[in-house]
Amino acid sequence: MAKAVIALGSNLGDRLSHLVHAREFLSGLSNSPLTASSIYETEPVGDASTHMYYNAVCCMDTGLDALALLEELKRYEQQYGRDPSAPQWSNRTIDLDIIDYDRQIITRQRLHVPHPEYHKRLFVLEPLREILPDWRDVRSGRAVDELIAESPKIEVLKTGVNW
Ligand code: A4P
Ligand code: MG
Repeated sequence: MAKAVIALGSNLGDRLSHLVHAREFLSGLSNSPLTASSIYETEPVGDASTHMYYNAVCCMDTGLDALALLEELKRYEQQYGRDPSAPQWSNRTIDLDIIDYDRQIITRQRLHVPHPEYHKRLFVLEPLREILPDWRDVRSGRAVDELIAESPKIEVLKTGVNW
C-alpha cells in the first residue's frame, strides 16, 4: 500500500461540484478514508488561466502503482470534461496532479514525482500544510513552512465551503 498526495484544481464552471465529484472518485480509489484539506480560492498562476481557482489537496492509500494511478487520474479528467488538446495551463474543469507517491522520486516520461512545480506554488502548499503540517520536500528536505515562505506570493484564501 502506498500513500499518495493528490492536488485538485478547478477554475471553470461549477468549481465546487467538480471538486466534490473528484473527491468521491479519489475516495473510491483509496483503501482508507481520504484526508482532505479545506477548499482554497486562489489567484490563477500562468498566462493561459483567467478565472480564480478552487484548489484542495487529498491524501490517500492506494494499492495502485504510480503509473496506474496516473492513468486513473487522466482517464477521470478526460471523462469529466478536460479537453486533452487544450494548451497547458489553460482554464480547466478539473486538474488532478500527483504531488507525492510514497515519498518516492520518479522520473518517467509521463510522470514526475514529486510534481515538478509544487514546491513553489502556494495553491498546493497551503492546503498541503493544513493536512500534513510536518511535510518535508523529499528532494530538498525543506519543511513546508520554509517552502511557503519562499514561494511567490499569490492570493490564497481558505474558504469555509463544505465539501
Ligand atoms: N505528468 C507528469 N508528472 C505528473 C504528475 N506528478 N501528476 C504529466 C500529474 N501529471 C503528471 O498534465 C500534463 C502531463 O503531465 C500529463 O499528461 C502527465 O503525463 P496535465 O494535468 O494534463 O496538464 P496541465 O495540468 O495543464 O499541466 P501541469 O504541468 O500539470 O500544470 P499544472 O502544474 O497542473 O498547472 N493556478 C492556480 N491558482 N491553481 C491551479 O490549480 N493550475 C495550473 C496548472 C496553472 N495555474 C494554476 C493552477
Ligand atoms: Mg496537471
